[in-house]
Amino acid sequence: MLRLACVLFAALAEVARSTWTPIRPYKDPIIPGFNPDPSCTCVGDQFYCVNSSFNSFPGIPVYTSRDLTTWEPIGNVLSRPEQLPQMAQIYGSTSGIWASTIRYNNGTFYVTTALVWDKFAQDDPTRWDNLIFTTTDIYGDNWSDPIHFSPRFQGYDVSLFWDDDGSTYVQGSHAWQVSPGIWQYEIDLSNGTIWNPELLWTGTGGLAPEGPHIYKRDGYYYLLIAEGGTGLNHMVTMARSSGTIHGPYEPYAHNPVLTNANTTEYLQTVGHSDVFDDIEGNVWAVALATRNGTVDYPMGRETVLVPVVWEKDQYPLFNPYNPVRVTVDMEGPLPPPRPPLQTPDGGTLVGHSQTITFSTNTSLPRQLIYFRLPDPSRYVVAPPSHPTSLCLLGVSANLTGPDGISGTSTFIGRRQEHVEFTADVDLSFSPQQVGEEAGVTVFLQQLQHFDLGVVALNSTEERYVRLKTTTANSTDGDMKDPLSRPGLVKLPESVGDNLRLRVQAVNASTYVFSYAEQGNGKPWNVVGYGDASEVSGGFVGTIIGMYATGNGQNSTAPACFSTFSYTGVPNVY
Ligand SMILES: *[C@@H]1O[C@H](CO)[C@@H](O)[C@H](O)[C@H]1NC(C)=O
Ligand SMILES: *[C@@H]1O[C@H](CO)[C@@H](O)[C@H](O)[C@H]1NC(C)=O
Ligand SMILES: *[C@@H]1O[C@H](CO)[C@@H](O)[C@H](O)[C@H]1NC(C)=O
Ligand SMILES: *[C@@H]1O[C@H](CO)[C@@H](O)[C@H](O)[C@H]1NC(C)=O
Ligand SMILES: *[C@@H]1O[C@H](CO)[C@@H](O)[C@H](O)[C@H]1NC(C)=O
Ligand SMILES: *[C@@H]1O[C@H](CO)[C@@H](O)[C@H](O)[C@H]1NC(C)=O
Ligand SMILES: *[C@@H]1O[C@H](CO)[C@@H](O)[C@H](O)[C@H]1NC(C)=O
Ligand SMILES: *[C@@H]1O[C@H](CO)[C@@H](O)[C@H](O)[C@H]1NC(C)=O
Ligand SMILES: *[C@@H]1O[C@H](CO)[C@@H](O)[C@H](O)[C@H]1NC(C)=O
Ligand SMILES: *[C@@H]1O[C@H](CO)[C@@H](O)[C@H](O)[C@H]1NC(C)=O
Ligand SMILES: *[C@@H]1O[C@H](CO)[C@@H](O)[C@H](O)[C@H]1NC(C)=O
Ligand SMILES: CC(=O)N[C@H]1CO[C@H](CO)[C@@H](O)[C@@H]1O
Repeated sequence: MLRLACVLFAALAEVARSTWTPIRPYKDPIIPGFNPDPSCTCVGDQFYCVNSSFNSFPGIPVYTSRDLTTWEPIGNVLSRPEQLPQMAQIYGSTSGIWASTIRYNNGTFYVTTALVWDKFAQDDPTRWDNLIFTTTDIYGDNWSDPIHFSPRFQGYDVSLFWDDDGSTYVQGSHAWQVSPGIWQYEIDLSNGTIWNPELLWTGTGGLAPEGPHIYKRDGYYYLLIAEGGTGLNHMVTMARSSGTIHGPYEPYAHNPVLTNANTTEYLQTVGHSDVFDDIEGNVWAVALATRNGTVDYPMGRETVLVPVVWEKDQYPLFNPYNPVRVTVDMEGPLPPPRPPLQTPDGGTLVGHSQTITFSTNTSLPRQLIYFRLPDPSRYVVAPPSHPTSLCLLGVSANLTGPDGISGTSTFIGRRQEHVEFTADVDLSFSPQQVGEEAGVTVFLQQLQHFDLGVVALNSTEERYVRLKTTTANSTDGDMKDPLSRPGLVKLPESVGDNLRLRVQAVNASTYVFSYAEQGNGKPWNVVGYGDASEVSGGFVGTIIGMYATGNGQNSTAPACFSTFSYTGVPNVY
């Protein structure tokens, strides 16, 4: 009973719409840090959102909110390796789980998405594996195994629509083999069978028409898509069909409905939107955006919230307060501030600071993610010898992997959600073989990361704290920017096995890497710097993590991390 569809309430609240909801200010991005391709739905008074997760595992995190400004992670659609064992073989930084859509129908939540394989040519049919996950209990990791589309849909960004006559449709962006554009199929959700393909629209001429969703309003079927590519020309455009879902779809005369292209706004690349009603009948959109400043921002594509006014028989107006644009300072008829419902693990809210401790019989917090499927035996929470630590055992590969695109190292972390932050961790590590290394990393993808590690060089008696830089263009000392320099500090023998490591984003362009001895009042020693633009770009965003590697052989000594704290500086843009 609690979970009545918002649209029902919306009909009841039609008259009251916007006449009594106060307009409140808020800041975009509403969901900061590595949150691309958002999709949301509203059920009762709760909003639920998902986004792309690429190679991260667990994948497709689900977030909930009751006021659209405080967001809490409540589970992951992809939480069991058996759901998608193919993730272990994925390679390339833009492979993995692409944009997901979340929908709710008759008691069940549906998430549709594509597992995309970079290693295949774009017209290779096996490149695209589109999937349907379902759950009736969205709290916790209770999502089904996926049903795979059959035959394969050679595209991505699939989105479900239930029509009033009981037919179910899926729209998606067709890739290159057939005509690029927005295609629609009928779908049987019980077995993934798709049939009756129709090309609905190819957009207004922008690159890569994608991210389609259909909304039915007042007898019209509105088709919303993204165009222009997920870069500076990104935009949201619309078309509609009267009376039938099959078209023809007439383009809106005033496209795009949302874009920051050709502006100098701080938020750029705005596009890939989804629209939903709140319980009072106010309409909202989410979209992705990236920040622009003197550098590219390492957090990648983040989620913005935009108020929408959608009058009868009209196309929607995105951001009536500053039409078609998204700015940092926004306003809209937000629901009253309310904390999310308490979830079983009392999860930390998105955009908040967090201190992670480890203890016996507790599971890892939802914020911690791996890169691809982990080998669980290499991540031990609170073993008897270290009852407040997470102990990592390195594999032979480092974070770059054997070739920069496949394999991975022992790694777990959480995303960067603030322009400026400090992350500290205590490390207890006594390398037993030359080359064994453990530390903290700012990780964008296998070819772009900064690693601050304790490592045995020459002999296990000689321990160093070392900053290594890997970027798509260069490794180690070959930096264009003198600030991006590696560092190497030999630890005196008087320093024991217990150190503290620190990563700080001191401003939008600079990471500072330091270590200290454990104990009160011990000073931090700077080891080196990283230029944020070296870990920017592409589809993903930075993860601040802990890692271990044997650098060519499996490690024998565990690296035990405790008290991992991430402290963000709010409201820095
Ligand atoms: C909704 O779900 C109920 C219970 O699973 C089922 O009996 C009913 O047929 C469904 N209704 C529709 C319209 O699918
Ligand atoms: C859903 O997941 C939660 C937490 O993992 C668990 O407590 C609950 O029993 C699950 N519910 C169902 C229906 O499986
Ligand atoms: C999927 O279900 C439909 C019935 O809706 C059936 O006609 C079709 O044969 C099924 N396909 C497969 C592959 O089982
Ligand atoms: C931005 O400007 C370019 C060059 O004039 C133009 O081709 C493009 O359509 C514009 N994009 C938008 C979304 O207005
Ligand atoms: C991004 O910011 C830089 C530096 O302020 C500016 O030169 C550039 O024009 C901006 N780009 C866009 C697309 O606004
Ligand atoms: C952990 O769980 C086991 C099995 O339930 C129990 O025997 C043990 O006492 C627990 N340990 C702690 C520290 O709570
Ligand atoms: C990672 O390993 C590769 C291959 O063994 C090596 O070339 C590279 O320098 C290493 N990178 C780091 C950051 O240690
Ligand atoms: C130990 O390794 C470091 C870093 O590779 C190197 O600079 C130094 O010369 C080595 N020392 C000896 C004694 O080999
Ligand atoms: C690599 O170099 C090219 C050309 O200088 C530059 O456009 C690109 O941004 C660089 N990539 C990274 C990740 O630094
Ligand atoms: C960021 O901090 C670094 C290190 O303190 C400094 O050199 C640099 O000028 C700062 N950049 C900006 C844009 O403030
Ligand atoms: C390293 O460990 C992995 C399992 O984590 C194992 O498959 C592999 O064979 C080991 N390599 C060596 C050289 O022992
Ligand atoms: C809002 C949301 O779901 N954000 C997630 C998007 O995916 C990345 C990568 O998995 C997560 O770090 C975000 O929490």
